[in-house]
Amino acid sequence: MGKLFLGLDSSTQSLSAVVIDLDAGKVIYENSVNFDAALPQFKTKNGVLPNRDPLVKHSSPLLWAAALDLLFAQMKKDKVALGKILAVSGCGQQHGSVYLNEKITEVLAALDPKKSLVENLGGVLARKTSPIWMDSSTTKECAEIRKKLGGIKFTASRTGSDTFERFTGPQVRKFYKTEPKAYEKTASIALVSSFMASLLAGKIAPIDFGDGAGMNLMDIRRKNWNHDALKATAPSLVKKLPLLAPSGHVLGPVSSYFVTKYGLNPEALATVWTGDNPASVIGLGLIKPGQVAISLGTSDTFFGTMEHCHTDENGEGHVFGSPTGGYMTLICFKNGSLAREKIREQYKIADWKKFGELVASTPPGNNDGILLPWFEAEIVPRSKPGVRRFNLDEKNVAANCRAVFEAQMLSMRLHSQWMQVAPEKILVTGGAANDRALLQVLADVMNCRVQRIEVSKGAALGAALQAAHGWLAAADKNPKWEKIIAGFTKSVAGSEILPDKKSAKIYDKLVEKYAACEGDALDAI
Ligand code: XUL
Repeated sequence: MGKLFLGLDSSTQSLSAVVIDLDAGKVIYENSVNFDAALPQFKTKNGVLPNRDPLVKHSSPLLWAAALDLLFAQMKKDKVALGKILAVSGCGQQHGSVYLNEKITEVLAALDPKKSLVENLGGVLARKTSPIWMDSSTTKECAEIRKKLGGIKFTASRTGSDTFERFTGPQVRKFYKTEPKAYEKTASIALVSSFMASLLAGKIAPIDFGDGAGMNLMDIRRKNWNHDALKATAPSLVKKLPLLAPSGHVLGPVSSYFVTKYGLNPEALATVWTGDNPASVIGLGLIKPGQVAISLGTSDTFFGTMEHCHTDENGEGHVFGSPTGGYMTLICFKNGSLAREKIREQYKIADWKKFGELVASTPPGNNDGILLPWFEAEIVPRSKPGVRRFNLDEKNVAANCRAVFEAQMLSMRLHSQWMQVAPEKILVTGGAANDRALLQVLADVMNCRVQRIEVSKGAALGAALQAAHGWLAAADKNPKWEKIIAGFTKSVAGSEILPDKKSAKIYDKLVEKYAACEGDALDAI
């Protein structure tokens, strides 16, 4: 057995674990705890607590802690060699925040293995629930902070992004405005990633440069807290935020809670976590500047790596710190598989295979039929919920299947232009990447080769690789990312798809029409 590392991914709907054997270049174990199914007492649906306001999306930090206990218990039961793991790292859904009172430091330092994590954390929450990335209830706070920071362009160039409803700063401001007493009692604000890292380390963990950039609070170039942003957000914020640090940075040995209860090695290292997207960048093997990937998941994300920080003047895309040291870009489209599933449900299409067949049965460009599939308030372009059809018959099932995916890809093409990258190839991952008809649409719209990359649990794998990097760096072994990721991230053989020149020309025209439809729809809101 070679050197073992554990990566965890605390995502919206589940907590996942991946254990790697670094020397063998292999994943040796993976498992997931689905929040709704395994922990029904928290009453979440798809990981989100019910709320009367459709714009408010919160979850429970205690649910995430309970899932951590459950996942470790399962690993123990499955006889994972927990005593041999050298370091643990992780990643979390981005932007979500946890509000803790002054008892947290003491409680973390003395986590009692005779109790559950939930019992240990009983008295430490200054706010019972955590706003998560799906929340879009802070439009007012976004405008207030943006104004104080000098508008979209300046906000983006200082913090890496314009203010966004889901970003932590606007969420903190809303909390301060609506619950000032609870805000005052908050001694420490964590992200999902740093909260989970704190449990593992038994002390308050720093926030890394990847997840920190998703807050509208970090100076994207200097990688420290931006005092103007802090001031524009809420009072005394600097006292409530932890340090910033590179992801994978070693925090010390893991908390004895996990040693006594689950058999982790007392010398195993706990490291700084990151966001799920930065971790996926490593999990997909994007370590060189200019590499681009698209993840077709709950939300669709378009991301790539870049050496120097270059922010989006229009404020639609984000720049985060990359776990490999430079920067990464990200654009997040909320209506990803969410919208594809709604169309599938509406037209009662049996499965994704059938959905792909229907797409393939229609012509590229869909005879100019366009669908704007904003079932939920969209992030890019920023819009209220609303589904609109242009030159598209709602009764035409096949045309509507093509229309939803074409619109998503056209939107990606349109809104990623600021990145100024001309990749040789786009790597694609996520559920919808299994369908060749959809990948052909993607290749044609982007006029670029695409290749499927199959990494199950890419974010958790990235986290495990990050743990390996952190451990090797702490042992002065001068780790190289190329060597660490070798063997773990392979494109699927035979999955490369070339763009069809004729279709690509059709999309060169259609993207203009799509942009005009978007403009009309946004004007009408
Ligand atoms: C990124 C974003 C989502 C979440 C999903 O900005 O909001 O991709 O990270 O977990």
